[in-house]
Amino acid sequence: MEKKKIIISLIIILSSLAAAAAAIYFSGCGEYSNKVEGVEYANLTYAPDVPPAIQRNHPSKVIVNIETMQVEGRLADGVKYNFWTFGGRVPGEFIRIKEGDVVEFHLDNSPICSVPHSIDLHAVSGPGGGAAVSQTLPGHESVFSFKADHPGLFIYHCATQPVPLHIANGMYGLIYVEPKDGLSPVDHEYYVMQSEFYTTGNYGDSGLQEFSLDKALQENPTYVVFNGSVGALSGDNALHAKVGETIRLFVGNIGPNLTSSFHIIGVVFDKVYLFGGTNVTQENVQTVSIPAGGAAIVEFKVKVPGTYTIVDHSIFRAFNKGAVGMLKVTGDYNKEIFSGKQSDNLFYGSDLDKKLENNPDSQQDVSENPANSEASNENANSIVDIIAAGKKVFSSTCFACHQPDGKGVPNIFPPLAQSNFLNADKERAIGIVLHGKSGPVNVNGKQFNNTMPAQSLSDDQIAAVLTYVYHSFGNSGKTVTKDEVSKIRNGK
Ligand code: HEC
Ligand SMILES: [Cu+2]
Repeated sequence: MEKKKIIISLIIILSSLAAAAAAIYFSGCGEYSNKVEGVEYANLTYAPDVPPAIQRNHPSKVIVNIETMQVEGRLADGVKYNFWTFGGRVPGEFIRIKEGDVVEFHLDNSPICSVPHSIDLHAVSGPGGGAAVSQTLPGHESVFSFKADHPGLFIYHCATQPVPLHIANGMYGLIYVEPKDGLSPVDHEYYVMQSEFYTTGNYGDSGLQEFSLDKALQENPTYVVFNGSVGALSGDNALHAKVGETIRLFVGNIGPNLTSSFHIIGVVFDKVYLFGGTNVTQENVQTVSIPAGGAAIVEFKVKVPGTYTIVDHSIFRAFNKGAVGMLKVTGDYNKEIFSGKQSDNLFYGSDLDKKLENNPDSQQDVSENPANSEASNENANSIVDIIAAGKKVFSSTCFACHQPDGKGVPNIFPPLAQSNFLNADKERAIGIVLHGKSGPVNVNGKQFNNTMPAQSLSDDQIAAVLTYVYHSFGNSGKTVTKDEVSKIRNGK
C-alpha cells in the first residue's frame, strides 16, 4: 500500500516536472501570448529596492498579499510619528507585475489597527481603483481581483475616510505593470517615493509628533521626504552605483499636496517616461515634474565618481524640510567628462581687470602666483583681515549647508556654532575641510550621519575660514595658520 503511494506521487512529481520544463521551453522564447497561465505570488520589496524584471512571456495569475499596520517609527533623528502603513513601512512595498496579469489582491488589516483601511490602485480600471471593494475592518481580510490591462508605473494608496488623513499618515506605495516587451536592461533599479508630513511641532522638534490638520490645509508641510523619513536615502542608506553603470529610478510622489520638481544635482536624465507612462517622452532632461498622486521613470548613466544629491528642486524643501537623498558613485575619474577644479586664480573685480588689460605683465603676475591670496598678502595679514577673508569663504561655501548663522539644519547638517566637536580639535577640523567627512558624528549630543564633500580651497582660504568660524558663533577663538593647513594637507 505504502509503496504504491510513493510510486504514484513519484509519477505526479515527474510529470509535473516535465510540464514545467515544457512550459519554460515554450514560454522562454517567442511572442508574448495573451493567455493567462500559471499562478505565482508577487515578489514584493521595500524601498529603495525594486523586484527583478519579470522573465515570463505570458500573463499569469498573481497573488498579492499586503497587510495594513499602524506603527510608531522614526520620521527624523529624535522625531517619532505614528505611521499608518502598507506592510509596516513608508512607503509600502513595491509591487511588480506584468501587463495582462490577473491580480488576486489580499488586503489584510492587522487586528491591532484602530481603524479600517482599504486600497486604491491607480492601475485598476474600476470604481475607486479597488477601494470600493476593499474597505477592511481591523482583523479582517478583503480579496478582490483585477486585470492589469494598462502597463506603466502607478501609485497605490489607502482610500478610507477621511482619505487625506490616511494618505498623510503614510499609506501609499508604487505598483509597476511591466509592459509586454519589458524595458531595456539596466545595472540598477531603485524605488524612490516623495511625500509630505504635517506635524504640530516644527521641523526637528523631538519626540512623538501629532498630525496637524491646520498645516495640511495650508499645504505647508513640516517635512518633505524621500522614502518615508529624513535621511532614508542618505549616509548608509544612499543609493549606489559604479562609474559607467546605468540606473533606472521608479519615482512616485504622493503629495498629499505638493508637486515635486525631481532633480539629481550633477545628473542629466538620458530618458524620461513622464507621468510613469510607457513612452520615453523626453531625452536629456534636468528636472522632472511629478504631480501629487503621480509618478515618473528616469534613466541615466553615471560617468564621474562622487556623491550626487537627489532633491526636490523646490529647494527649501530639500535643505530645510528633508527632501534630500544621495547617490554614491565609485570608480575612476574620467577627466574628459569632468575636469575637476583646473585652477584657482585671483579675481580683483571687473574694474581692476580692465586696468590690467592695459598691463599684460601685471596680469601674468597675478594669475601665476596663487599664494598671493587675500588672506596672506602683505596688506591683509592682520587677524581682522584674515577673519574678513574667512567670512567671504564661509558665505560662499559653508553657509549653504551649515547655514548663515552656523547653526546647521537638524538631522542633516551639524552646527558649527558652539560645536563641541569643532572646538575640541583644530587639526581634525582642518582635515574635515580638506578631505570632507562622512559617517556618523556626534555634535552637541545630536547624531549626524551624512556626507560633507571635500572643499577645494587653498591653504590660505582654509586657514581663513576656520579662523573666522572659531572667532564667530560663540566658538573658542582659535586661530588657524596656513602652515598648519599645509602640514595636514601633506600628511603632517
Ligand atoms: C554640502 C554641504 C556642506 C558644506 C558646503 C560644508 N559642510 Fe561641513 N559638514 C557637512 C556635513 C553633512 C557634515 C557632517 C558629516 C558627517 O555626518 O559625517 C559636516 C561636518 C563639518 C564639521 C564637523 C562637525 C561640526 O559640526 O563641528 C566641520 C568642522 C565642518 N563641517 C566645517 C565646514 C566648513 C568650515 C565648511 C566650509 C569651508 C563646510 N563645513 C562646508 C556639510 C557641509
Ligand atoms: Cu488607511
